Amino acid sequence: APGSEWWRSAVIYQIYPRSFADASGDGMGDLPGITSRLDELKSLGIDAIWLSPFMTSPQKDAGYDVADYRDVDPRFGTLADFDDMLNAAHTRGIRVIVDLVPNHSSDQHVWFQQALKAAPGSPERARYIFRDGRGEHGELPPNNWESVFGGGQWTRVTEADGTPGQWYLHIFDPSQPDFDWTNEEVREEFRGVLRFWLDRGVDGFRVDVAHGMIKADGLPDYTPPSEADSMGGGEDDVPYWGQDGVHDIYRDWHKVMAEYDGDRALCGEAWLPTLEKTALWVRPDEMHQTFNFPYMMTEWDAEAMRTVIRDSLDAFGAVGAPSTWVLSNHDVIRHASRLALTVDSPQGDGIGPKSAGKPDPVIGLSRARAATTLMLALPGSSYLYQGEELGLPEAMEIPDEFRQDPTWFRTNGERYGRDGCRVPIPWTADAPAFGFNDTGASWLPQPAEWGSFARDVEEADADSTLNLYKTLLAERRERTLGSGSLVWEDAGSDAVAFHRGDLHVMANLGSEPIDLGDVTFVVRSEPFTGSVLPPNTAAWFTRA
Ligand code: TEU
Repeated sequence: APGSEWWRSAVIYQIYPRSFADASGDGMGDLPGITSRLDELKSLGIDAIWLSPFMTSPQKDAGYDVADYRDVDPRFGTLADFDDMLNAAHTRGIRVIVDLVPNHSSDQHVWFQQALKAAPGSPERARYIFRDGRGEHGELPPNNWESVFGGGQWTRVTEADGTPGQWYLHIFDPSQPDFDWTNEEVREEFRGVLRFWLDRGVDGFRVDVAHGMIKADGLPDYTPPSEADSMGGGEDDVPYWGQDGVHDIYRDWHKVMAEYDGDRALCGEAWLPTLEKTALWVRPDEMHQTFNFPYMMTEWDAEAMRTVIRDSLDAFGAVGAPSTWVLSNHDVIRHASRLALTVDSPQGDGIGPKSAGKPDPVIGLSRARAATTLMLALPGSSYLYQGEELGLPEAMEIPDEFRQDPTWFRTNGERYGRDGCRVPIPWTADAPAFGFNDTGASWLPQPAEWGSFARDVEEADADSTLNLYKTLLAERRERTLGSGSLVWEDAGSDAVAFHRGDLHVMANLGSEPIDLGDVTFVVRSEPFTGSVLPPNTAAWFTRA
């Protein structure tokens, strides 16, 4: 039976477990920490939480390297802690989505350890992608594919690892070997993993690297056009992204989800060159949602913003799926900083070259608040990333010795890396580690100025970013803005303007104020006065 299809209009809050709340006090967040903060999330007004990986992992890529898909990493707690958290969330009416990482496992996964020792051509090796090398002695990698994290996609098995000679494929770090998803044993294993978590009661999965699971037959060489970025942003026909075979897997998983109560959802993480291609992921018998990365990567430009919103509604609408919206996540520069980077194409592949310079924090925060005010008025489902409700900027000055992101190391620090959006969030201004725990330990240092972004400070300030989010979410719920459609308005080239019934929404992405005439404000992204919308602001209002 079909369920409520809650995911069509849901606001889903991404929790990055290691940086959310730390009950044990060891400097890394954990599941009991999340449980202890669910009341704050309830009062924020979100519908669901998505947890980045907390499964057993050596943490070479912050948990996106899973060694056991059916257990909790001891750093984050136990399965019993997970069940407690899930029940506590459900009691409050908050749904729970977990991150599933099916493209690759950790090199510490028992299957990969067996594969290293096993012989070429064995069933153990067939679960991953092992190949003989090129060159007279197989000393050259099987093809020229480049890893998203820098370097090649192939690592050769040494004597010390197991049976030496062959190479194995890893789109990401060498510690993240890719599964062979043409192998039925792999498929059956993951059906079991889905059921394991569905049986515990999760409401859905965010599917990591959903676009990478199938590689082109024969693993042909590929040379990217020089201008393109490493995620396939501008590229078509990359032999390891968006291959047709992925759709079989999603259809298969759709059936597994449907064995449950009809209300469990799959959200694919798919970086694809066009919205049309992205929308194919969410045909009625495939995933329920996919992230709208073209929207996330849109710069602060009214024309570009209008276009991406229009194209998103068209592309997703054409397949009967809700559009999704997202401004930040754990892989990109926080939008309170990103939207104020001024060089050409500052986002690059979402991490940002250091040559992008330093963003202006005042402009960045204003634009972030305006961008969120616009986003939460759009029909469809929105994703929030922990800390954005506080207006947190990217932490730009992390000392090298604290860095953990493999992209930082594999690019020799040429990119900011992704640690700056992963710093533990501030809860209490006058407390050790700003209330992240009560010991003061923190796996990444928190910038001193983050005290002013602490939740308790913002709770007490009517004009804070936190109170803006609460107002937006409450009004959105009240007015059921998550479903339905919008009507565009022409308010000049610098404005993004539309209405939803009698509610008007406008953002000013230009440099001159826009006169609104006689209006009654419902929400303003900044406490401006009068009926003029300043640059870098947005508002919801009605007209007499
Ligand atoms: O990311 C997949 C991905 O292709 C990018 O977002 C990538 O992280 C970025 O290009 C790095 O340069 C997912 C996860 O969100 C990310 O955190 C993981 O590192 C990655 O998969 C590997 O599991």
